[in-house]
Amino acid sequence: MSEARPAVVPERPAGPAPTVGAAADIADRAERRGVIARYAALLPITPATPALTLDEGDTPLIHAPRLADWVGVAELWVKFEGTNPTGSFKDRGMVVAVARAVEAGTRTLLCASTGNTAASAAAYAARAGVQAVVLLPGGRVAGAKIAQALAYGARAIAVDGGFDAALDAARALAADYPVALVNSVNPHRIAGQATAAYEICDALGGAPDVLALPVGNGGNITAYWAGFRRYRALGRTTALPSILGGQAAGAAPLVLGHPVAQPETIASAIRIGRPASWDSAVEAARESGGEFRAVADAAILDAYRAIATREGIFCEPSSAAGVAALRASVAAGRVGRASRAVCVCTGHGLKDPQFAPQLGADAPLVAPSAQALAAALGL
Ligand code: AN7
Repeated sequence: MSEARPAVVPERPAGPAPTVGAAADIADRAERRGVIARYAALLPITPATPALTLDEGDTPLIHAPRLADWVGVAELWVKFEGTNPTGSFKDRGMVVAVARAVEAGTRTLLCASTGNTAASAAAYAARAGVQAVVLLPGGRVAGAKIAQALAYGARAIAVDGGFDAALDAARALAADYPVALVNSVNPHRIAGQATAAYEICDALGGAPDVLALPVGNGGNITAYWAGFRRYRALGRTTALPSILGGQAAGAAPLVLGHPVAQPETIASAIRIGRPASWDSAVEAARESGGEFRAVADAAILDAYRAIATREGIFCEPSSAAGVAALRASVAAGRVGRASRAVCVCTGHGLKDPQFAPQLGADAPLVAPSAQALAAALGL
C-alpha cells in the first residue's frame, strides 16, 4: 500500500508529565484525560509512546449501602468499570498495550477473547489507525461484544473451540508472525489495569479491607494486587486489601487447583478453564490473605439482580461473580461483617443482556388506557 501512515493519536496534553509524590498531583490528574496521561509516572511508557486515549479510567466508585446489607458487610463500594469507553475494565490496559505496540511499529494487533478484550482491542486499534484481529470462541460470545468488535472495524474470526484453545492459537500465531498479542499475558495490559487500584485508594484514602472481583484468565486480579502493592510502596496506602476472586462453579480452575477441560457457565466472559495468569493470580489471593471462591450460576444471577435492583447498577452477569463470592465468603465466616469492601463490577450490563429477562421482572402487554393500566398495576 502506498497510503501514508495514518495520524496515530491525538497530541499529548500540554504541560509536564505528572510526578507521583509532587504536591498537587492528584488535582493535576483530575485534569488529565485517560490512563496514560493521568498515570504516566506509574506506567511502562517512554517519551516516544503515543498519547493514545479514549478517556478511559476514572470510573465511579459508588457507595452501595443496600447491596452491603444483602452481602452482609458494614460498608460496600462498587467500582463500576462499565463506564469505560467500550464498557469494560479492559480499556485501562488496552490503551497502554496498543500505544506501546504502535510505538514499536506494529500494524496488526491480535487477541483471543470471550468478548470484552476483543471489543477493547478493536476500539483502540481503530483509534490508533491499525488493524485488530480478534479470535472468538465460536458461538460462545455475547452478541453485543461481537457487534462492538465489528463496528470498530476489527477482523473477527470464530475459532472452533473455547477461549483456552483460541488463546493457545493466538500465542502460537504471534510467535511466528508480525502481530502484537494484546491479551493480558502482555505486561502492558497488567500495568494499565493496575490504575483501578490507584483510583480506589485515592477515593477512599487508602485500600479497603477486602476487594472482590470476578476471575477468568487471572489478569485483573494480578493487576489489582500489583497496583495495591505499588501504591503502598509509594506511601499512598498503609493497608493492603485481602483479595477475593469469584469464579463460576462450572469454570473454577483456581478453586479446584487444576485446569477445567470444558468450562461451563452462563457467565460467558469468565468461561475459562486454563487461566494464562495462573501463578500470579494464586499469588495475589495467597499473599493478600484472600481466596478464590466458586459460585453457582444461580448465585451469580442472584447477585446480578441485587446489584441492579438495590443500587441501580447494571453490570453483566460475569461481573456479578465478585459480589456473589463476597456474599458467600461472609456467610462462610471468611470475611468479617465489619469489613469495608470494594466489589469490582467489570463490565456493563448492556453487553450481555441475555439473562436479564430471567430476573423475575416482566412487561405485560396492556391496552393503552388508564383503566387497563390501573387493572394491570392493581391500583
Ligand atoms: C466482564 O475478554 O478474558 O481474570 O477475553 O470480560 O482478567 O480474565 C474477559 C474477562 C471479568 C475476567 N469480568 O478477568 C476476555 C476476557 C469481565 C470480563 C473478566 C473478564 P480476567
